[in-house]
Amino acid sequence: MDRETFGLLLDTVRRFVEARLIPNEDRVEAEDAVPDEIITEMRDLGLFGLSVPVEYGGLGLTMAEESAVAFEFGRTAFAFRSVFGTTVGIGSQGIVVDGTEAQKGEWLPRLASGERIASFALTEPDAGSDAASIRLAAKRDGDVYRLNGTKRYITNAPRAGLFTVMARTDPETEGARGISAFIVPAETPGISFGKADKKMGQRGTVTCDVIFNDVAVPAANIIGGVPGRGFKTAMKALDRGRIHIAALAAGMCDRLLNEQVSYAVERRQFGQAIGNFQLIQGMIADSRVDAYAARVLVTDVASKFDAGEAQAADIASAKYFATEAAGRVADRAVQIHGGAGYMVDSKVERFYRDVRLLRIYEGTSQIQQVIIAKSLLRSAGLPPASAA
Ligand code: COS
Repeated sequence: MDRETFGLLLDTVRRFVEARLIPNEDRVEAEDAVPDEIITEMRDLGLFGLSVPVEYGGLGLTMAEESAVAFEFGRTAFAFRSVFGTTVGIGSQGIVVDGTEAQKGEWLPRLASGERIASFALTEPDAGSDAASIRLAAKRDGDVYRLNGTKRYITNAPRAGLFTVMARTDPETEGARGISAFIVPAETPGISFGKADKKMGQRGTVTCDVIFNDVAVPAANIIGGVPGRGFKTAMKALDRGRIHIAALAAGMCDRLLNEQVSYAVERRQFGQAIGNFQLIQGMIADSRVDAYAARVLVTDVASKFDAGEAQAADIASAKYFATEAAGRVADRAVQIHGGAGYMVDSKVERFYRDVRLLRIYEGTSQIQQVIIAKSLLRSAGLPPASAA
């Protein structure tokens, strides 16, 4: 997108966040749902197509541009971004990076317009961080594969029109190589949902189990058309997703820093604004450093990604640092607000719970540490261990 058009888009997003989303944060928390009219406005703004290439009806943003947009959405309740986040990120990117022409042509325009929401189904009851151990079975039966098993904590499952499902097509091959990624339309018979998950925070986001009971999916729906490549497809989708999450975290650092500063100016104790106290200033300064460093790291890795130069360890570093930073900044925000920050109707209490998930989903902080350290140790000649 040319600079001027992107500038206009970013301005529109900023205004949308300020005028429509921030004022609706309390409503989302109270109703545990994003209002339908806001979802419609998101469709009209083209938000579902941010990362879909222009030739398939999307906006075709670069990672740097997408990160700038995610940063703005990070400045409000994450539930808003979650509505289109799986479609922009992990739900669609498998098709974008590894899909056949026919798959892209059939599905990407519908995702970009928001006609169908995409959901990414990797995690299972017994396979979280160890994603290569997934067991959901996909057994070949003529022209179709029959999928049986359960996926867990699947964001946007009940509102999804399409699932990217990682399944084991080769039961003989353990680990990553026996896995294929399938495009599964949500109306395919045999798909059902568990109860809505009750979570610590991020009210208004929708997650639940997805149960596959003899779900017949055409072999032609394997992303890329070749079985056995699904794990790599999932990892590539997660690479982009992790930068997006890091940008979201950096945006929330910025919001929470603003909350800290405004409160420190307005709140008076010992006869003056608490911002005059150096111990408060220390927390504000540390938060500013975290927010700044997170933003710079995200900007750097996003431009490397666009140049095809981002290593998995660069992406993991950004995700790890920015999400941990958001945790620290949220903790200081509660501390500066004192008792008021512990009350459930305060924004900082809510965001404190919301940011906790950043360090867990799309790869825990510990998985990011492993990715970072292993890349250095492998290049220094350390052979892979048989088990972690
Ligand atoms: N891009 C492309 N290929 C990748 C890749 C990436 N980012 N990361 C790994 N691969 C490839 C490897 O190169 C390897 O290929 P070969 O077999 O051809 O050598 C294959 O995938 C297996 O990789 P690896 O051996 O590193 O797999 P592990 O089982 O050790 O798992 C981790 C690696 C732990 C990093 C992975 O399982 C992971 O990311 N786990 C977290 C899962 C997650 O984020 N879950 C959240 C769900 S979405 S909310």
